[in-house]
Amino acid sequence: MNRIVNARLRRRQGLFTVRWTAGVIDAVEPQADALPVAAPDGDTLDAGGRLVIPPLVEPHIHLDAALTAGQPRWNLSGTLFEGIERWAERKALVTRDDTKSRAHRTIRMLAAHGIQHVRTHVDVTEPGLATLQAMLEVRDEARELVDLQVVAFPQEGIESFPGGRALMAEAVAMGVDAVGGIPHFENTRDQGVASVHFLMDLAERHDRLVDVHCDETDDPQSRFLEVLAEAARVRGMGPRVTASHTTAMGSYDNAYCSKLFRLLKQAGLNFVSCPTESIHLQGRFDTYPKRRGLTRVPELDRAGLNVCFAQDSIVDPWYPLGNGNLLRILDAGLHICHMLGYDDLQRALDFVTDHAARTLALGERYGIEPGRPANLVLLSADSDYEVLRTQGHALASIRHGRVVVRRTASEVQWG
Ligand code: 17E
Ligand code: FE2
Repeated sequence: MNRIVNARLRRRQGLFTVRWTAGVIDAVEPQADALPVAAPDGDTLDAGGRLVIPPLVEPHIHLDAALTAGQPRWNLSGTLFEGIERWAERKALVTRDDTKSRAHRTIRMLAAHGIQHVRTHVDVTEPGLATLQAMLEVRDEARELVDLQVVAFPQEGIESFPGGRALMAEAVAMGVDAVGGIPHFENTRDQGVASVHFLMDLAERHDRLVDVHCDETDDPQSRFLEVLAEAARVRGMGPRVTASHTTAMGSYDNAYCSKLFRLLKQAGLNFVSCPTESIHLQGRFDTYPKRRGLTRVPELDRAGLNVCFAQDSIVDPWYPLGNGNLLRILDAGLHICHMLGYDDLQRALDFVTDHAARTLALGERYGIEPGRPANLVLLSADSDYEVLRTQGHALASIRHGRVVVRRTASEVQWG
C-alpha cells in the first residue's frame, strides 16, 4: 500500500490523495474529481469520500490495572478510594507475565479502534518496580501497533507512601517518559503541595514530561491545580505539563475559577478529562442534586487551553466496562459536558486527535503532512458530525505505511 485516494480531510474542502514512500508521507494532493478505483490493487486504498485522519490518541489510561475488575473483589461503592483499595489487593498478586499479557491485550483493543499513540500511567508505589520494568518492555514490544508513553504514577502517594520519593527517582532512572503525582490522595494538604514541588523538580532536572492526577475528587477544597499551574508557569514548562481529571473544578465556585483561569492561561498547561470514568466515580457522596463530577471542559476550551478526552480504565477496579473505543468516550464526554452545539459537533474529533497529540507533545510526529509518518486512519463517515451521529468506527488503521487493522462496516438488511 502506498496511497489513499478519494479521502476527505478535516478542515479542508474536496477530495484528496495521500501518498507515501517507506512509511513517510510525501504528498497530500487535492483531486479535481473522485477517482475511479477499479479492482482493489495492493497499492491503493479507496476512502470512498470518507474521512481520513491522523490516528486517534489515547492520552490517559492505566494499562497495568486493565482487565483486573473483580480480582479478587469488586468495587462495590463505586468510589475512587475503594478502587485504590481493591487495586492494592490485586497489586499484591501481579506477576511480570500477568502485567505484560494484560497490557498487550489492551493495546490490541486500542489499536483495533484506530489508536496509535497511548500514554499509560503505571503504579510505582511498589517496592522493586517490577510492574514498571514489565511496562517498559511492553513499550518496545508494542511498537508495531502504538507509540507508548509511560508515566511514573504514585498511586498510593509520594509523601504518604513509604519510600515514595525514592521510588519516583528510580522510575525516572529506569526511563519513564513522564512524571506523575496524586496530591489529593496524600494524607495532608501540605504533603500534597510538597509532592507537586518534588515531582516538578524531578521532571525538570531529568527533562521529562509531567502528567499529574490532580484534584480527582468532588471536594471543592482540593486546590492542587493552582500549585501545579504556578510551578509550570514559573519554570516555563506549561506545554510539557498535563493536569489529569481536575474534577474538583466542577465543584469550585465561579469566583475562585475566574481567578484560577487567569493563572491557567499564563501557565499554558494541558488538561485531560475522562468523562465515563468521572461520571461513574464522582458524585458518590451526593444524594440529589447530584454533581456530574467532571472538570470544566468547555470553559477550558473556550479560554484557549488545550483539553482532550481519555478512557482512563478498561475493566479495572475503578470502571467495569470499556472496549478500547475512544469514539465512545468522545460521545459520552460531549453529552456530559453540554457540548452538542453545532460548532462543537463540527470539530468534535479535535478532542481525541489534535488536542490529545498536543498533550503528548507529539509535535511533527503527528499530522497528515509531507515529511510526517504515514500514520492514517480511515473513518466510516465523511465529517466529524456524521462520525459522531452514526457512532462511526475506524475502518482501517495504517501505521508507517502499512495496514495494521481493517474493520468492515456493519450493514442493515431489510426483510
Ligand atoms: N487511579 C486513580 O487514582 N484514578 C483513576 N481514575 C484510576 C486509577 C483509573
Ligand atoms: Fe487515571
